[in-house]
Amino acid sequence: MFKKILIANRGEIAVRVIRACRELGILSAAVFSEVDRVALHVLMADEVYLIGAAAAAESYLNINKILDVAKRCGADAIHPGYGFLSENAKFAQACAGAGIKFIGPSAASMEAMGSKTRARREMEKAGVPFVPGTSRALESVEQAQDVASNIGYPVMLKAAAGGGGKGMRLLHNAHELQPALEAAQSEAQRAFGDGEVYLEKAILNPRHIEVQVLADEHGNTVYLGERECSIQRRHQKVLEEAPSPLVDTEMRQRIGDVAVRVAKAANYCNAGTVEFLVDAEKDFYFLEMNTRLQVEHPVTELITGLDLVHLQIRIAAGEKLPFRQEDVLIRGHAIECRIYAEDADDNFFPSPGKIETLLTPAGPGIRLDNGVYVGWTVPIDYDPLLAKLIGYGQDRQQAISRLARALPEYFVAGIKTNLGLFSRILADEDFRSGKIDTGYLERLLMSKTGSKGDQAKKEVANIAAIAAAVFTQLDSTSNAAGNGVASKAGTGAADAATAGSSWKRAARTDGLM
Ligand code: MV4
Repeated sequence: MFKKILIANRGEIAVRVIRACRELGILSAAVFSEVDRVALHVLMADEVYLIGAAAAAESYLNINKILDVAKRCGADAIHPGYGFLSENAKFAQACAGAGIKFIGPSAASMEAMGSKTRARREMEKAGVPFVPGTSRALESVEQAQDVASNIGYPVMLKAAAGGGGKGMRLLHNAHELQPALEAAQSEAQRAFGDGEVYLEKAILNPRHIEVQVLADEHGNTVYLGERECSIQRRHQKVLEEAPSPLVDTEMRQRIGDVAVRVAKAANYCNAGTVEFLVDAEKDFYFLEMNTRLQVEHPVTELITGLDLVHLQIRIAAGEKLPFRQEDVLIRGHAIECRIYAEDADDNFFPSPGKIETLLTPAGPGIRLDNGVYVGWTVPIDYDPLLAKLIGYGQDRQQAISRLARALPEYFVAGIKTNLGLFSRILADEDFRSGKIDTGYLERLLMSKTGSKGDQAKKEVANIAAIAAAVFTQLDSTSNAAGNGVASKAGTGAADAATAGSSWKRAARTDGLM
C-alpha cells in the first residue's frame, strides 16, 4: 500500500481524500495556492506545500510544480480529485513518467473518452446505444445538411473536444444550420484548440442519468447503480440523487451492463462514470464518460455502503476489487445538495467573502462533506462550492424529510449561498413525484413562487432570527469564531481554551510559510 499520497486539489474534495488517507493509515500531502494558505484542506493535511499564485494555471493546474512537490516529499501516488488536472491525459502520463501512481485511469483511456467523436466510434464498435448522428468531423455545410435531414430536426451541433454542454447548439431547421456550423467550428477552435464539430439528433427535455463504475487492474469491472442528475442549471448540477426515481431493477441492470461495456471498451481502470440521456420512452443513450471521481459520488456511497475513495486508492495500489457484481446491493435512498457561495437574487453569481457565522446540520441520515470554516475567506478564484449536504433514508420520502429537516439547521452569514433553493425544490410537487428532467430547475425558477416570494422571505427572516439568537448566546460564553480576537475580560477558562486553539492554528500557519 502507498505510504504517502499527494492531493492535487483543494476544497471539500481535498478534505474528503485526506479523510480516506487517514482511515487507511496513509500520510496526506496537500498543495495550496497563495489564497489558500489557511484553507481547510491545508489545516487538515499531514504535510502542506505552497505551489504558487491564486490563478489555477500557477498552482492547481501547474503540472510541473505539482510533480516537483510530489517527488520532493516522497509521495508514491497522486489523487487529482475532480476538476483541475483530474481528466488531463498529459498529467496522468507525466505522473507515470515520474514513477508516481496517478489514482485514476490511464492516459490512453482518458484520451479515448476525451474526443466525443472518437468515443462514439468506440461505442459503436462495442454495441453500446448512442444518440443517432455523426461520429466524424463535419466537413461542409452541404454534408451537415444532408446528415441533419437524414436524422431529422431538431439536431444538436456539438464540439468533439467539448463535453459538459460547452459549445453545444440546438438547431430546428436547415436555415439555422448554415450560420451555426461556422460559428461553432471557430468557437470550438478558440475554446478547445480543436475546431471539430459533429451532429446528433436532439432529445428534447431528456433526463440525465449516470452510472458509477469501478474497474481494477485485473480485468474486473462492476457498476454501482445510477444517479439521477437532471436537476441542474446552465450545465451546473445542483441536486443529485441515487437511485433515480425513474429506474427500476430491470432497467438498472440493463443500463449497468451497458456502462460496464463502455468501461471495458475504453480499457478503463479505477472509478469512472458513464453518462446517459434518457428520453420520454425511457430509452437511454450513451452521452460521454467522465474519467474521474465525481462531485456527487457520496450518494452512491450511501446506497451501496462502499467507500469510493478507499476503493480508488486500493485499486491504484494494484489490489483486486474486494467484491463481485452480485455482492453490490442497493439499499435506501440518498439526495445531495450542492451548497454554493452564490447569490440567488443576482443570477446565482459567485458570492465570495469572509464566512462570519457557520452553523451546520447533523443528526440522523445527514452527511456533510464540507470544505470551509467560520472566519475563513472564500476566494473568488475557484469554483464556489462550499460543501455538499447529503440526506440518506430507507426510502426517497425519508431522505427528503431528513434533508428538509436539516436545511433550516444550516446557517451561513457573511456570504450569500444557494441554501434557500433546496427547501423550495424539496417542497415542490413535481420533485416529490419524481417528475424531473433537465428543464425542471429552469421551470421552477421561472414559476410564480419565485425566490423573492413572500413565503421565501419569511422563512429566511425566521432562520436569521433563530441563528442570531444562537450566535449571541455562543458569543456571550466564549469566542465562538475562535479567531484569536480577544473576548471581553473576565471570561477566564473560555479565553484560555480559545487562546490555546488559535495559538495552535497560528503556529501551524507559520510553519507553512
Ligand atoms: C444533448 C441533449 C439533447 N440531445 N444531446 C448537455 C451537457 C452535455 N454533456 C450534453 N448535453 C446535452 N446533450 C442530444 N443529442 C441535451 C443536453 C442537455 C443536458 C444534458 C445533461 C444534463 C443537462 C442538460 C441540459 C441541457 C441540455
